[in-house]
Amino acid sequence: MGLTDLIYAGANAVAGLTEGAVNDAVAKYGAERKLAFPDTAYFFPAIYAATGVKVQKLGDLAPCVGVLKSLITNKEDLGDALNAGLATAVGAEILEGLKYAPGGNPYENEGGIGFVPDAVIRALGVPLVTGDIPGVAVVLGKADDPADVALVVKDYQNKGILTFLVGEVIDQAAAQGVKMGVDFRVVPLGHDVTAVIHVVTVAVRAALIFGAVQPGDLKGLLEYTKLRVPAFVNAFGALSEVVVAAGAGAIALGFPVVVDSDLGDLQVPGALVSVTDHKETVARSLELRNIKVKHKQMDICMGYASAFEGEIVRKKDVHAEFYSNVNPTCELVVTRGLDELEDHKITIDGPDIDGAAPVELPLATYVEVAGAKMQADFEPVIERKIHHWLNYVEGVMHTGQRNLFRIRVSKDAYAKGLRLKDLAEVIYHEVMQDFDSVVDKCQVTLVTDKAKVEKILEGEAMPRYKARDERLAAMTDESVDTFYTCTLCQSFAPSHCCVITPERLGLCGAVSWLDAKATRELTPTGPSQPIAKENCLDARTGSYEQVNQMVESATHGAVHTVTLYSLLEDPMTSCGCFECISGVMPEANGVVVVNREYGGMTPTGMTFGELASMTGGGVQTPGFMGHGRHFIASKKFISAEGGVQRIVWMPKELKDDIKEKLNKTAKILYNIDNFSDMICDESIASDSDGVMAFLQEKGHPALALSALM
Ligand code: SF4
Ligand code: NI
Ligand code: CU1
Repeated sequence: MGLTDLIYAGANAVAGLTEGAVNDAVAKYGAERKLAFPDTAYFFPAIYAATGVKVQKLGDLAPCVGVLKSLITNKEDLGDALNAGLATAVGAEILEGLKYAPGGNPYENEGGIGFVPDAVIRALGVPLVTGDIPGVAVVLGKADDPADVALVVKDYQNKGILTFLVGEVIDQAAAQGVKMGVDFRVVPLGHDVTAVIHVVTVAVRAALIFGAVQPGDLKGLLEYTKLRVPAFVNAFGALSEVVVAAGAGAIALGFPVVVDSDLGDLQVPGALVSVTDHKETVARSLELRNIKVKHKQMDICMGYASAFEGEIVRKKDVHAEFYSNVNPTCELVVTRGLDELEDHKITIDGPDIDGAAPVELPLATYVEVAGAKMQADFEPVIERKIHHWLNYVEGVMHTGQRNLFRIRVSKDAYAKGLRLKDLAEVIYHEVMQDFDSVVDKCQVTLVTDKAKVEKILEGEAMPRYKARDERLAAMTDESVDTFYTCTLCQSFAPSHCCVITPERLGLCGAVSWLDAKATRELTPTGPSQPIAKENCLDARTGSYEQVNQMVESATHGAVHTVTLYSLLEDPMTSCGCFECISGVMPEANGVVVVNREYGGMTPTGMTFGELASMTGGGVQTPGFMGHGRHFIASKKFISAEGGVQRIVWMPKELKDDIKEKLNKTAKILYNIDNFSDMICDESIASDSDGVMAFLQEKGHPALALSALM
């Protein structure tokens, strides 16, 4: 059988299954039965993106089956056969969607997660653009030898590649001790081949969320996934016709497929490739998709990768702990003169973590750097990265920062030989790698002697933290003469540009003005370019001629004018990975602010995901704006519309998190006491009437402000 015959056989089989399943479901539940994947604003994403059709009830599926069948032409042409691959994807989406028809979570006891919610995709934005997640692997099938799966998946994990598992490989990887879950970047989807659609819809929704691809624009969709989603497929074991047809769908999306059987002349160069030696699988796959892995191997006994960042070391597994509630702790980066430092000097001052668990020790992580281009402003930028670097070590957990943190080293890591020297080496190597253009020399000292830690903490760390905080507080948009662009997200949101000011951080929450300044110094031609703060056109909205010019050129003409402080007049654009979104609630004459983690309904009648789908991909939508968590309490937060006193509703967790700063801002700007108490949340009401009653009862200031719209 030729390749096209195999594809058609698989596609026809899936089409038949799909048609039967749809008919059965309609007979059982009726055509009016509501149907949806959980936590998405994109309906059946593949169908929606490819055709514009919004599947919302069972009866909507019959026409989709018709479209699906029309895609399967049974012609010899490979292009036609790839369309049959897309039809297979549509069929898989319908079959998977039908699993959700009875209600509840069909994946509850499946050993996979099934559909991936929108919020997870948005959260992947930053690690994808920074290269912390250099690519996306789909590993499916059943390996002849489970050890081969473990070899390949662990290698991806160590490289930070986000890996989705489909089929028996899930159990095989689990049995081989692969650490799994979204936090470990190894995500089991489901056992049926059709579960592969759950990674396809991640790619498809990336196009809708970040790429501003319009639903129904199939050509635009395929172009986006091919150019901007760095995904590929590894199929293990014998290939069924359905797997081949699904593979054709992947190829149509631009994702190369690597199989471990010898396909001989059925191979398609660059698209369908046989790699029979599993030691070659990873390298060949990355090469096919042109994926470069950022992190060099760290020479320590444990794994070192961003994939371990979310790993939790539980109490029973702790060998050693450094915890500020128990012992004095601090981490500090200080600048020295070049002649004061000896490069790569590592010192452990005090006892190491040897001994019987649990070892509890004080710790001062003391990092000294020197460089001709080093500035004191970069110290906190480097210091904050210590959290990430230590977390990258398998078996090490780091939470908090400055003088308040907790580090745990697992028994496993200790048994394999991890000691304090290794942590110091990690910090040294990462400083020299990530900050190479400003740091020429670096010394790392880990102090565990209690008296010495106390001396550093009180005598040096606390005064320095305080001085920095004062400098940050005094740093306003008025006090600087330069803003910065950030275009990091253009790799998947090509017409988006953030404008970063001291009082407005990037919408992802990960880039402050100081970060942008440091980025500019580190990579002069990189994503952060300076904007001279000149020619103010309107101080109220924060409109500057230079900002407009820079944004226009950075977005290649897609966006002409943005304001810094307005939600309604030329608001700043969003890529899609924003931490929060603000949307107008007209009847309250105010705005609702929702964070990505909040899954419930908001008084606008939309969830976070639905609100989020109103903006993104570099498109301006007056009345909706993505932004960072820490922007909310800023004096510049939608100041053109009256500032923070417009906020009428927030999820409770978000409100509590920013309460202190928010109340301070409201007091200073509007002389309102305890403003956060006037803001409604879901524990009070989430429906319009309930919120309005609460606002009236509290005499919320927004009700008395000039009409918002
Ligand atoms: Fe992306 Fe903006 Fe964050 Fe830069 S600041 S990484 S462009 S969201
Ligand atoms: Ni790094
Ligand atoms: Cu982004």
